[in-house]
Amino acid sequence: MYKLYFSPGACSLAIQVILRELEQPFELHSKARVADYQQINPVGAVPALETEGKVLTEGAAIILYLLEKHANDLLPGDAQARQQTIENLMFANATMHPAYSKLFFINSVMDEGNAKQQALIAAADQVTRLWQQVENKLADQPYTGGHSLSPADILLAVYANWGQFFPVEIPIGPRCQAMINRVRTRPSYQAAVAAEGQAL
Ligand SMILES: N[C@@H](CCC(=O)N[C@@H](CS)C(=O)NCC(=O)O)C(=O)O
Repeated sequence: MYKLYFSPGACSLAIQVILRELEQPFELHSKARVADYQQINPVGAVPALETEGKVLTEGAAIILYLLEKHANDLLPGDAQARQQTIENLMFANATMHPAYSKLFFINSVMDEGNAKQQALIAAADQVTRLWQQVENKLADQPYTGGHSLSPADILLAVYANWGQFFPVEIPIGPRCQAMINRVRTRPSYQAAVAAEGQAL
């Protein structure tokens, strides 16, 4: 049985969605309820996934671990398609997520005022440019990896929620919105959001 450590609406939500897509049993543990979370993940971040007495960290590594361990349609077997799926996963986890993280960082460390607003706008512009890249990729396919759901889509659907926390505009194009809606209406996503609410 997996133990997933999460914060509500954080990137850990994507791991829970993937566990559900894989039909794997797991327990949810809210980071806020753990007395000393540094013991679980010294970096302090979610997600962390406990399995067989070990704690796995780093979202992309956890996703690849799960997809290599359990049968699924999310990680293709064909070498070229697999490489593209991993590239998209890394784009989400290592490019889009850090771009959003700048907004969280600026919001938490800067004093209110013009300088903070300018910094938030600059960070939001970067996020917007990245969504435009995703919009271009979706020109003739419904998902980032082609015609079926891939891990990057799930991550992007979670990140797309984060713009609402900041007083800036982050336009997300219609093709991205359609992809995000397809992910968010999946039973796995809906159940994951509900489960987070119950586990707080
Ligand atoms: N590189 C890490 C980043 C994880 C990360 O930034 N998680 C955020 C939530 S989305 C977090 O826990 N932030 C709080 C913190 O770092 O203390 C990963 O991909 O797992």
